Amino acid sequence: MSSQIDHLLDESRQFPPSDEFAASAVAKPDLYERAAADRDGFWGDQARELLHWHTPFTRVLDWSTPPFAKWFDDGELNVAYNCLDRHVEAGNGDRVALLWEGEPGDERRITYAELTDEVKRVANVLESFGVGAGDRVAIYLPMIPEAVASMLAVARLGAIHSVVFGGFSAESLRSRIDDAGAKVVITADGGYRKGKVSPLKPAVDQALSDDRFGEQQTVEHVLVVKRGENEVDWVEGRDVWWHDVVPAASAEHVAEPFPAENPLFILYTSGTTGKPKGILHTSGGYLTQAAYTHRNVFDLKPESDVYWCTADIGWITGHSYVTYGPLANGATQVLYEGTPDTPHPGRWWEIIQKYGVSIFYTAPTAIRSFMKTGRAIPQKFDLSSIRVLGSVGEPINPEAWMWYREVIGSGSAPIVDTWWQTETGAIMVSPLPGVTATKPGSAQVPLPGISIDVVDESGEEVGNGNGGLLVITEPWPSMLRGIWGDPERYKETYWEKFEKQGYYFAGDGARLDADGDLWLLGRVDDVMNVSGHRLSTAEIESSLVAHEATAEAAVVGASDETTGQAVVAFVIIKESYLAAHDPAGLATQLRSWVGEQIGAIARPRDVYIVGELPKTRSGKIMRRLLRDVAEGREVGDTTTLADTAVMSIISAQVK
Ligand code: 6R9
Repeated sequence: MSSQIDHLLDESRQFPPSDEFAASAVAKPDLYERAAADRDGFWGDQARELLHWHTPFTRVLDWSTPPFAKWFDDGELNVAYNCLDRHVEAGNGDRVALLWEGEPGDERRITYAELTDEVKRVANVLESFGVGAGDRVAIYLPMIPEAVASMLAVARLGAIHSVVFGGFSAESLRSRIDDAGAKVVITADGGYRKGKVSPLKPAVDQALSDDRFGEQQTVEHVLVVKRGENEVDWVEGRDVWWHDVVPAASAEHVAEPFPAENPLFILYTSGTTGKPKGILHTSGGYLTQAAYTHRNVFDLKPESDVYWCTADIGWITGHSYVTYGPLANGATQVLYEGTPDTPHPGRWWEIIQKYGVSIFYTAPTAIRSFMKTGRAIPQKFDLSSIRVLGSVGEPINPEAWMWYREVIGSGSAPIVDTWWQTETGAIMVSPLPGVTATKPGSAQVPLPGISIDVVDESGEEVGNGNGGLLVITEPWPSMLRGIWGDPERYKETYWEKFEKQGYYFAGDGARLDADGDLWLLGRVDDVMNVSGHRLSTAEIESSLVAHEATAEAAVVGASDETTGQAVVAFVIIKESYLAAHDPAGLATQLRSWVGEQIGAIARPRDVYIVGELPKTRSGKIMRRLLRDVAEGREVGDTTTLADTAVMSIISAQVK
């Protein structure tokens, strides 16, 4: 790792903005000064400039009971009104909100006026199901316009959505439905992925009825969009087709104001223990920072830009940079249902050409996989409309950064490498196009209004040229307000480590270079980052040991050229199982088992069957050593192992 860091820190290329870009840029250098002079005043200005408040707030931040923040506390707003109605009222109803492209090539253009009507109808339907302020609604949908409309309809009612990624299994869905106590599930029969229909409704049926999970107590209705045309089972009285009720519902619906701290959504993310954490976000502060970052970081000109963020709405990036940020800003955006390489490997570039995408936001894992298939594919398309490129989810290596700029950005588009988390709600660290001279591989500087530092274990600043832990030193508007149902875990996970200083601990290692620019170095806890998705080692391990063959399992994230990290599992098989079964093919079986239990994204790249696992005397598995094996390195210091011979045995078994 350290030689890689030194190599990274040698990076001296810099790309200052052109005069032309700087002259017309949304962000101006004085943003930094304004924010530094009066942080609270700065955020108050942003909230007033970017949003409509039914009741203006008089107080920006209440930090009297840390770590529980309240922003714009006595103000009232309606999040959906801010994303929809006000644009229509301002005369922009005919502007296209969504340029939707289905994987098979079908398309829909939906204006702000049309989307507003649709959301009002869905809100009326949800109200008829008894959904009101504070109720939870689970959303399990493909990337179709109904996904965005559903989120906004829930928000319009002051209710709380919990979007579950469509790639997650019935079991993951069930645990999220139960944890949140969802009253309604919105799903589809299926959606298109990799050229065929991937069913969703069966997973909902299984989640709600499977005996293994016990009786489901809270879900009263399942609203089902017809998309895949695949056959589905039907539970009378519970299941309702979207096309039967939404078009028939009234398009009159008044957006009631709700307090700024009214919960907006819960989004589950992996933690260091097996149980996913329901990260809770609220309304006013979240929407302020989503809109502010979307406008300034992407240099958004809503009248002329065509914006495209490739993230699924099941991830935080889809929440903040598909649904809330862009729509609050009145942007026109592309929404694409399918996979990047279906039906041909140039599909994304074809979409950029077709719609004239000018701002493009994606993840390093995608960029690296396109690098592998070669520049000839994107070069077949006209990408000249692109003027800003964004990256998110994991560190982008300088080589991928340069390829992105040259091949996708015509050698001139500024790249914004944006660091943030589900917990931060919106972008925290990023260059500003037109202001910052960019540097390949570095996320660079905290945004105006955001305070970040790199500290050592005792919370002392490390200073330029040194590495340590990334902390956020001041509260920010879109910060998480807690973990659903578990305030203690919220304090423990994020605030205990630097309790004395009152810093938020992000769980990421980072370094400051000589210029004071930030270089993110990955997670320091047992959370892996696979293609920009956070997976917990503990969650995959517990899935592996739930298989009848497995006695013990250890999972590590090994670096992988394409996906950043890949899941590698080391598994001990039960003697009793081996006595009765042929172990041939077991590794393959275990791989698919994890895929079924958690979702395809968690399926291990490799499963190694071993005789023992490296443990300390206190019984802690030393994953660091397994990572050495998985990455084909010489095994590091084994002196704290209870049995020092065990690593040579494992290495031999893996070969
Ligand atoms: C938005 C999102 C958060 C974790 C985060 C960090 C990694 C995200 C990054 C990055 C380096 C970037 N991460 N952006 N690392 N450079 N630009 O990805 O949220 O899914 O919660 O993951 O992703 O490790 O802590 P989430």
